Amino acid sequence: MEKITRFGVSIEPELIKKFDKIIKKKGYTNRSEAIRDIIRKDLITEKHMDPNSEAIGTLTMIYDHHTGNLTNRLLDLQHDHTREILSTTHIHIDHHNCLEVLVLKGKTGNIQKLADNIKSLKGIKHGELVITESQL
Ligand code: NI
Repeated sequence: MEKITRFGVSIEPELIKKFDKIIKKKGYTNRSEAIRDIIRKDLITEKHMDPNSEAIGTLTMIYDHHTGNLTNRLLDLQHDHTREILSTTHIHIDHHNCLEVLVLKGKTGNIQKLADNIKSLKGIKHGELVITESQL
């Protein structure tokens, strides 16, 4: 079993009151797991400040496939990044809108750049890149 380090935290009563309220709402049963998740999130953010770090993640986007030549541009971009794109899931939401999720792996800088290029295409209504980490 992994060893656990215990530590005390000094905190203003008002701050811990607000924290407890939030974590209860989110479903945490104790402060420890909530604090561990916050630390993990911070470590991921810190690691991926370095564009050369290795990353895995997803890009979720919504677009209207009727917009100009968006579909062609999107496909061209994806075919130029076959090393970074592990999989693509496309769902036709309604007559106009598509939901697409790309699973990405590679250098953080390359993934970020690809996501920025896709998000800035005309017709992409919403795009969100989530970078995560398995080594925590
Ligand atoms: Ni579609």
